[in-house]
Amino acid sequence: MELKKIARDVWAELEEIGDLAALEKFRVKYLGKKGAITSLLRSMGNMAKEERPIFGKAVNDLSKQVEERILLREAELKEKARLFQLKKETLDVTLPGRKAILGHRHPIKQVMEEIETIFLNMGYTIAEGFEVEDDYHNFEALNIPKDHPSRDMQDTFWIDTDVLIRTHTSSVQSRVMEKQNPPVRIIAPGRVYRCDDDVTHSPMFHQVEGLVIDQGITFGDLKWTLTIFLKTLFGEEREVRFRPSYFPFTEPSCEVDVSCFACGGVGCRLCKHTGWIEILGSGLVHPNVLRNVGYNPMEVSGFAFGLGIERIAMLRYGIDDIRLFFESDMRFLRQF
Ligand code: FA5
Repeated sequence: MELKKIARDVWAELEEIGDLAALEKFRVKYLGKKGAITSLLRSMGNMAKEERPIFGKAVNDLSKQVEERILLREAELKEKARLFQLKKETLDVTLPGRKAILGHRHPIKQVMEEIETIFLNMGYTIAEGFEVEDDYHNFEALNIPKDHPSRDMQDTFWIDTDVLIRTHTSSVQSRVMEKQNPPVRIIAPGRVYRCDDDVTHSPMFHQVEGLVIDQGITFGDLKWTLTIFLKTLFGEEREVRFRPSYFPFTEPSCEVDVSCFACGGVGCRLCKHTGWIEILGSGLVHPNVLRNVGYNPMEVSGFAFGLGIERIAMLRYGIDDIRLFFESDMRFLRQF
């Protein structure tokens, strides 16, 4: 009787079960050590001998069926729980994402890379020197002897009587020529230092030096190279002008101007009403500089030039205070 009742109840009860915890309770209730079905087996001791096998088989069959149905129900409930969880975690892929703030290179670096690319395309290679330099390579090798008045052109940070932080990238010239025989065709970008500080002068700034040495290099090569360079950098429509000047390490020397970006050469505040803006210093390498590195000025000649990157960036972006480049103010830097 009891077996029949259990067999009737068990399926109805199983259908009602809604979660895994209740299913486990159900399993213990019927199939646990003291469970209803297990207890039926134990009660067989009181039965007549001939009834036992039939009853035993019936109980075992029921136990097996219940066990199988529990496994099935378990799989169903697990799947139900999984689907519920998935639904809860649904992502709305149409929502806009969070915008990442992209960084970029500093404007000085951008101008520097632009200049490097122009010269690399012309077949130049990039040379490096030292920021901490000796008197010889910064001055003497470049035809600037001790106590020569031209040292005053660059106000120097001295570390001791013979060591300084370089005042210009021209110091790389002799370092390259000492190691390499002509032909030489290099640019040397880098930081330089001078005891200067106002809206157009910074104690640390960047220069790019250029040096070409070979047989038969003339002033025509210098003019051609720098004209191509400046028109590539500033635009084909810019006029380029070569103006005599003086540097101890070049002879003849010249400064190179381009027609004003703001007024196109008519004259304005930016160009101080001259129509021209000075961009770089240059000249044919002085024979003394060639001799100092063991080159024979009767056999080889060359030209050199040097320009300030900050000045070019200021002109290009219309910036009137050089210190803005070095203050790490994101409101300024984000504009580039
Ligand atoms: C020189 O430094 C030479 N070595 C350039 C040169 C190389 C001439 C090879 C001939 C042959 P100068 O002192 O004029 O030249 O400096 C070159 C440029 O550096 C200037 O035109 C200017 O743009 C920049 N400059 C000079 N001082 C500062 C400073 N304190 N802050 C920012 N830029 C500066």
